[in-house]
Amino acid sequence: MPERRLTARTVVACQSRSHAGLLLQVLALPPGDVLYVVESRELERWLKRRGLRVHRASFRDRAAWREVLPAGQLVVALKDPRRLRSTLEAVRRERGDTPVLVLSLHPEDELPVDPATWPWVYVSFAGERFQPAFRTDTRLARAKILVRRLREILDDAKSILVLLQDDPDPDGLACGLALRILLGRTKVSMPLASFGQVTRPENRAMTEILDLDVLQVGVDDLAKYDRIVMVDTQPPHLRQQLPRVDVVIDHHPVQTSYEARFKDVRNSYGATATILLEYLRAERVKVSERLATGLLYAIRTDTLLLDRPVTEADVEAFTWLFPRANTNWIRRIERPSLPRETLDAFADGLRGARIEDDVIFSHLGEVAREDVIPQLADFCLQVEGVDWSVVSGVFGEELIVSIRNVGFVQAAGTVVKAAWASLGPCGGHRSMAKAILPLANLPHLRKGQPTEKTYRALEELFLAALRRDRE
Ligand SMILES: [Mn+2]
Repeated sequence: MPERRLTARTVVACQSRSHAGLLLQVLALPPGDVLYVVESRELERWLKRRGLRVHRASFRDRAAWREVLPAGQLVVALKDPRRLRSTLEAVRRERGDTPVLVLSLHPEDELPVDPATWPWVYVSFAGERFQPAFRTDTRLARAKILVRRLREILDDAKSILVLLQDDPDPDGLACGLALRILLGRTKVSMPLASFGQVTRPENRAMTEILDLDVLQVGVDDLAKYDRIVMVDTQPPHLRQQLPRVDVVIDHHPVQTSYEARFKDVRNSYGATATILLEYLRAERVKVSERLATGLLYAIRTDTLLLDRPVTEADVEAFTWLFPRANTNWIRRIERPSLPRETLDAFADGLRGARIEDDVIFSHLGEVAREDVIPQLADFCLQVEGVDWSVVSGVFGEELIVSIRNVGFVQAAGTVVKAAWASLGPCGGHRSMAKAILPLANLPHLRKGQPTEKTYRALEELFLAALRRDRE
């Protein structure tokens, strides 16, 4: 046999057809790059019939390894522990520098040999690798059935309204777009709508960058549509009562107080976007960069970058979407652009900032854009030793205050209500809150505008509420 016949990029030692078949079909090694080393005549014939290059030798035969190695790598797929041991031993003595990959179909705790015996050998647990992929495929097979039922309900409708939360968030927005694309609809035959409006600057940026329109509707408008679909929310979550709903797809805790012909509510999921992506993948719908970006951003925000409880499905969806999404767009959504004049507002706000206890206060005075206030509040929280940031700005006839905290202290929503509920609407979550205080309600005004004394009074109320809440 001429020597060049025995060189190959990958040398594969295997013992059975099942291993050889796995390597051939699942790993799809290019046949021209592979030389199979086998012991049995029968397997040699089987491989040769498939046009593959085979060298028959004993795995214990060091001369044989000297002949076929060095190769780029050696893949060892042997289930018999004795053969595995003698092969690795022979290879180590002859060609100890060859990268060796042992392919095991056993789970890690049932490996017949201790990998520590051959510290330079890498063991791949092929079975365990395939199991998550199989679970994904199982979910997609299930999704096909759901999509079929969804189509039975929606396909003959002329107009479908996708109703989102009262203040639509990225998950709702992305899912509305996903459902429209899944069903091959347009924004005319399947508009996105809300009883409220998109208010958060990031979410508004998302609608602009991904070109999404959200209609503001009232309950009376619903009768104009043949079907009502809700994504990322359920009827009891909305301010208004719904006369009817046909389809609900959501991941919030299951509500039982309403009827719908189709309900897919999976509370364990980190985002509804994960459910919608399963529908799209099951149907092999092309997921554009725009849609991938929306869905990825939805999972990012709903799971705080996978930092909240998520399922394997969410992680897998995230991984699938990541290379298909446009991360520049996501950066632009997360940092809505600031006009230059707001730099001056930032500078003034920081110059006048005051720290008391672990709270930083900054008052911007009149602002041209409301979103400067939460942005400065986010920024101020980075100051060393600060647990709370409270930033205000006068916008129109109101003093808007953004409150942020580091998250492991009292809930921002509770403190802000205790401080200023008598002055205007306020509320929020654990680490973020907002107050909208009509100027007319504030003390110590001059010419209708807040003064230093106004701000001191508000700060005192806030600090007092914080101290009371701590006791
Ligand atoms: Mn959600």
